[in-house]
Amino acid sequence: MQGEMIMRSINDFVQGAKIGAILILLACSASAQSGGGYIVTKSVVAGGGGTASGGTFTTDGTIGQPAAGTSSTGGSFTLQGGYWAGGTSVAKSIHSRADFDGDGKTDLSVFRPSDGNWYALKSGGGVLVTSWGAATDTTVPGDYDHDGKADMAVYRPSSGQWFILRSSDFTVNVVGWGAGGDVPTAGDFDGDGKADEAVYRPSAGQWFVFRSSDNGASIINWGNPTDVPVQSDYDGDGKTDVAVFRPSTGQWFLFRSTDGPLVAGWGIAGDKPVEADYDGDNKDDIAVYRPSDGNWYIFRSSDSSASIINWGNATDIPIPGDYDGDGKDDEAIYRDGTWFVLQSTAGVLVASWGAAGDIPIPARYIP
Ligand SMILES: [Ca+2]
Ligand SMILES: [Ca+2]
Ligand SMILES: [Ca+2]
Ligand SMILES: [Ca+2]
Repeated sequence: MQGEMIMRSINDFVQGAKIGAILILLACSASAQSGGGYIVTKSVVAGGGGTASGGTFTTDGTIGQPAAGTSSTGGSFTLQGGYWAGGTSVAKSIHSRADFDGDGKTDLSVFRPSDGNWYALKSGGGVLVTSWGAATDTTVPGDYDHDGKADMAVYRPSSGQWFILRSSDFTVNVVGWGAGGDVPTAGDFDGDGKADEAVYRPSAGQWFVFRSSDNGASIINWGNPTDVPVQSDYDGDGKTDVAVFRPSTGQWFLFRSTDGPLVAGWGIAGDKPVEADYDGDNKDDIAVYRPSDGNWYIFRSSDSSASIINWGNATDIPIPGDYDGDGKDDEAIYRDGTWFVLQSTAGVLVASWGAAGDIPIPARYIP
């Protein structure tokens, strides 16, 4: 046995020497190599196309972008084509709230319980008026069909039904998902780009998510009866995270889909959660609006610093959203039909859209 082990280690050494020799050869020339038990590793900066052959087969490696990192294995050797590490592209996903025309900007939009109409002033031009829902329904806007546009949708507490009007083909989807006392908490929990029907059951502290990706159910214990659901994507992985805000203590309990649980103290009793991505790093930020002083207290995810912005008064409805489409959510409030938006790039916007008693749709993305 000992002899075999020594032989193996000698073979390993010989193999290592061969690899070294081959690498030197390759440094001089990219011509074809042949031989038995060794590995050919090639790295080139530009120009696709390299061939190495030997023994019983030939492999072609294209070192251009499309085939970078491929590896062909077989017989007595391996050819690896590669590009240097890094250069990972991170695409900024556009997921603006209440964006009915899909241009990446939040649209001024309201639901009027008295007539069951949705009224949207599309930022790209035009007006959308659609009858969808009853006075006692709860609006649950979201992109359920993944066409980049918000769909009009309502949850009917009496029956636990969701009525969704898909913007892509104007077909109707009716889903039974919820029971009496449940709070609808739509979001893209499975990260397939489609909003999922979901409810929080305060009595049990349970979340019920109907996943769009596989029509399966997720049941998650997270929260207590007095908590307020604040589902959002706090870790920026494209999946909505189960989360609750505890008004009595100002604590946030996040169950982040990638980064795991986080408990944070941010706010006091009486504050309203206004989680949104104010710093534009694709992660929603823990934030509260304090009616008593009209301040927005934002905990920026990008640098863990605090922003305090005075914007609103005690009776205003906070309606954060990305109204100028720069990728950062903007502080905004709705006051009896007037919108006051502190746009992060385009400056202050004051506009009339809706009436007292209307429900501003951007408000439906926060509790
Ligand atoms: Ca989904
Ligand atoms: Ca997430
Ligand atoms: Ca952020
Ligand atoms: Ca903005």
